Amino acid sequence: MRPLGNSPLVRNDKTLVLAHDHGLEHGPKQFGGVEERLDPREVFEMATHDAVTALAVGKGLAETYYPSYEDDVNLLAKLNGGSDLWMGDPYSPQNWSVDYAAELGADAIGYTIYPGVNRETDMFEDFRPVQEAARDHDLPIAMWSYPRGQAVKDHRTRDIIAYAARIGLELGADFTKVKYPRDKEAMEHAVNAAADNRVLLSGGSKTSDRDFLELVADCMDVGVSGLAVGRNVWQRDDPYDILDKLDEVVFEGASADDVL
Ligand code: FBP
Repeated sequence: MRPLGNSPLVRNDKTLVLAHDHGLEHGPKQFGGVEERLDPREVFEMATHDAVTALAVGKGLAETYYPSYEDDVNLLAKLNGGSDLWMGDPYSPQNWSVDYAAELGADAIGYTIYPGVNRETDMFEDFRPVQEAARDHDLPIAMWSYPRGQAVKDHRTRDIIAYAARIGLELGADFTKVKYPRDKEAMEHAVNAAADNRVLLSGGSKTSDRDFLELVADCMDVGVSGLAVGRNVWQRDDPYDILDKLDEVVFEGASADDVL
């Protein structure tokens, strides 16, 4: 694997990114039942938990809230994003630069690519200067690799997720975040397809503690490097309890049964 130096993103060679870009990507509807978490401080507090190696947020949250947390939270600067009000071909415009993220104290860069969309060439080209600027600043890059578009009839098949993982390696990411391809063997195939690139599991919509922890344990078992998770943590009544459990499953190799 490409060495990451002393990157705080990795502990015991594993990573847990708490993702909180949903206010942009999905909108306030995602906060139904947990409206108090519309206040980003609630999620920045969660990111101070030992299990969280970085918090992924966009520019506005980084500018406004990160200064109060920079001693306790590692910032993964999510550089692009779009709302789900947009109904055209999927595309994720960049809204801040690597230089500005570095100025704000970022520890890593995050960037979404939608392989397969009509504007795939634009997205790949947009990523090039981001990737190279991140290298200049010695910041690791996590790619959200989410195949979409007319040619992608089912975005979670074995082949499509392996392809998504491989694209992260090919375009020069350090971590590639993919959705779960429905079974453990298919996830192992994706990890193999990514070769020395670190694959992160994308959390998905909230499920039960058991379902979620079994999924995470299965993925860790086949060589996934960790996860980037949002709703399965901050939509829970007790996010700190699931973070305690994830700490053991992700970093200590515990099973779901061990921690439940
Ligand atoms: P979750 O763990 O809540 O699924 O978050 C992961 C994530 O990649 C977020 O960073 C992002 O906002 C969201 O999923 C995008 O999901 P989609 O593009 O499928 O709506």
